[in-house]
Amino acid sequence: MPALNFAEQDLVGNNFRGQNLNGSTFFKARLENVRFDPNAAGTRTQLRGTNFSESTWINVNARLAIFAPNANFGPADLSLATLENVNLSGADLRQANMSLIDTKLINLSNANLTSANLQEANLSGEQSERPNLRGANFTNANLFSANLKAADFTGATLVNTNFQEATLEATILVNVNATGADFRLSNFTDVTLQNSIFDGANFTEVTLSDVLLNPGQSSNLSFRGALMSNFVADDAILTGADFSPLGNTVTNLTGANFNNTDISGANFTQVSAEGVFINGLAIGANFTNANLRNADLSKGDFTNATFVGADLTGAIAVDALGLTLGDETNNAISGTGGKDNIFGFAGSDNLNGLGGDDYLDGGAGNDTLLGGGGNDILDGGGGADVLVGGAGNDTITGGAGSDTIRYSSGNGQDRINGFVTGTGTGRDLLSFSGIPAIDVRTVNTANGTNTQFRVGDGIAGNAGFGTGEILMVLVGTNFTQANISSNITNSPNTTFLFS
Ligand SMILES: [Ca+2]
Ligand SMILES: [Ca+2]
Repeated sequence: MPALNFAEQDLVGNNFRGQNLNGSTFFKARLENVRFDPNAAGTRTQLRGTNFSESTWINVNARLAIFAPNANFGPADLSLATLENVNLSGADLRQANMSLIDTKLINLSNANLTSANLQEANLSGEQSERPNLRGANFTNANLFSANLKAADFTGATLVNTNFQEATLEATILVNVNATGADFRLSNFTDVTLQNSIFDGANFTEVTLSDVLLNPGQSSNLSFRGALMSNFVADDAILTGADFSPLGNTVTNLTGANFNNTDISGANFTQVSAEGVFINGLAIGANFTNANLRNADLSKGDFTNATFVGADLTGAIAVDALGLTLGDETNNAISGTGGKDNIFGFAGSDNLNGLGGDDYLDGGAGNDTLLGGGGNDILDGGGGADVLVGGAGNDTITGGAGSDTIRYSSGNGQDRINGFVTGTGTGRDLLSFSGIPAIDVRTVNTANGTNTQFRVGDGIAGNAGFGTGEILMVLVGTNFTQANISSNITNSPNTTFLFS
């Protein structure tokens, strides 16, 4: 069929089902009750390269219609069209120009809008009758300044989609893949956000407000490697969200603001979040190795959170739960029976974790760290520190300076990282009490030689040598008989035997 010219015509009830209308023009035409859906044999209507610019569609069925370009026809043009109660479900709209279209009750479910131009499109509606964009593919589509109020994107593919300056009010973003999408300057409020991927997406300076879920639900969102500097979450639920790196790319949350926002269970491992503000629930959140310099964590609830290796230089945490920060002076800080994170910073600090699985970070200065009960992590930092793991299986790092690690009978199985043997500056010391005999044996692992200190029977070379209960493992350190004189202190009642 040759291309047809319906420009400026009034089409009512026309049946184009299964026809080939490639290259036709409907410029400024009015289409009411027109059919472009497949015919009875299932043949899809072809509308490649058609010109629907400035046309008006009312009650049109274009389900599965093909608008995409091919070797002979370019992209379809629907720019400035008005679409009311139009079904474009499953339509192939790749590369279509849909800029400035104005829609009402639109159905684009499962449509393919890859690389389509939807700049300033109106795909908005009311929450009672949401624009249906479920399962649609907007990969590389341009939704710059589009109005997406109440649109339902459930299951949509939004990879590298441009949402800059778009209105996302009361929009549903559930089960979407928005990897690499750009949300800068978008208006993000009352959105339903759940089970979605925003890895590598750009939320720089975006404010997300009133993002709520039903009680007990987890947001299950992934923001790995996303650009989120000066991002603001206000009254939002981002529980369980993943802000950990995407490959080697860390998530940038510099200057981000989590105001009255629930980030419990969220993973902030390695985030770059200098100056971040958190004042809400962060129960069980993971800040391992995060850059939290100059952060304001006051009033945050960090119960059961993890701050191992986090950089909290210049940070404040007034009235925070689960996190206590010292200052440049000599601090004496005791934790609780639960999991504590205690940072001493400079000065000669006394940090006492008491019960629970604690993290104690001495920082600069000659500090004394007492883990207490539980499986604690102690990091002395610079200075000549005294580290006592206490009961439980502890992980102890002396850091720079000549540190002393004290172990008493009943202190569990501890792992010591970075222990320095010998007599030089910065050598570390071990002190044992309440253990009559210790068998010392080295074990070669894939990561180097470890030294085990095990309960011994005081008899050298017998069959049971080195099989007693492990007391301590020096990870990556080969501790020899010669080190008794240089690296054991205050252990007068213990005999050391070597294999
Ligand atoms: Ca201090
Ligand atoms: Ca220290």
